[in-house]
Amino acid sequence: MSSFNAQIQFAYTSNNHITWRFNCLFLIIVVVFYSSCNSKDSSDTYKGSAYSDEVFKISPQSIPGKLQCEYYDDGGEGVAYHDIDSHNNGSGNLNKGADYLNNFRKNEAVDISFTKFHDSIDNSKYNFVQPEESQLYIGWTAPGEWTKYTVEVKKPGLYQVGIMYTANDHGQISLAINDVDVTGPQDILSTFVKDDSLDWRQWHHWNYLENINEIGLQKECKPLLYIPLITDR
Ligand SMILES: [Ca+2]
Ligand SMILES: [Ca+2]
Repeated sequence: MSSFNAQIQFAYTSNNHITWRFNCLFLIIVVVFYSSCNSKDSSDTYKGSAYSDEVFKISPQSIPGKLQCEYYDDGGEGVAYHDIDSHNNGSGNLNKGADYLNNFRKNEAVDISFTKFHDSIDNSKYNFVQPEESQLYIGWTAPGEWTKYTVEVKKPGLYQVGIMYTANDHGQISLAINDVDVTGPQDILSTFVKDDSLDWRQWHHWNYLENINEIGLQKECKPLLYIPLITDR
């Protein structure tokens, strides 16, 4: 069985809505069909590396499988991620407890929170899909921000990408491989619910889109393939 590593990149857009808030919990990446490697060419200039810590040890994340958004690569600003401000709005700020969840990557600029089931924050009746409790996610996204992920691709092939997210308005993301957009803008449907009178909870209505698009991972077989997963711009 062949396998190789890849970097996937997320970036975000407001789709011209400055207040678009998109929270990324995870992607489900499933194979549509496997194929054989048809190239051994791959440039490796990427300086980031797969994230791991004392709790998260299954690194790198693998495809097919679930890609957790908060486990973006180590490497820092401009390498593994770009964020519009230098602080973490979630970990260590909104979330002030002493445990792992409240302090997760708190010294990095990517803004991270976790699903909370008290006071009907992330388990309200307005969810489209119920998330699990205490799941870390990336929030406070802004146009131009991105995160990269080194993943292990178990086999080259065509993969379907699903996403667990919230979005208080319609927006778009796109997928790219080796910094080349391969899908164009893909709609992320709003999870706004007018019956919910709490403004802040409009970005806590979780939804799952089963297939935002497909990505082919068959062209590069050498380790450290670079695969951005980005938004429109
Ligand atoms: Ca930030
Ligand atoms: Ca941010």
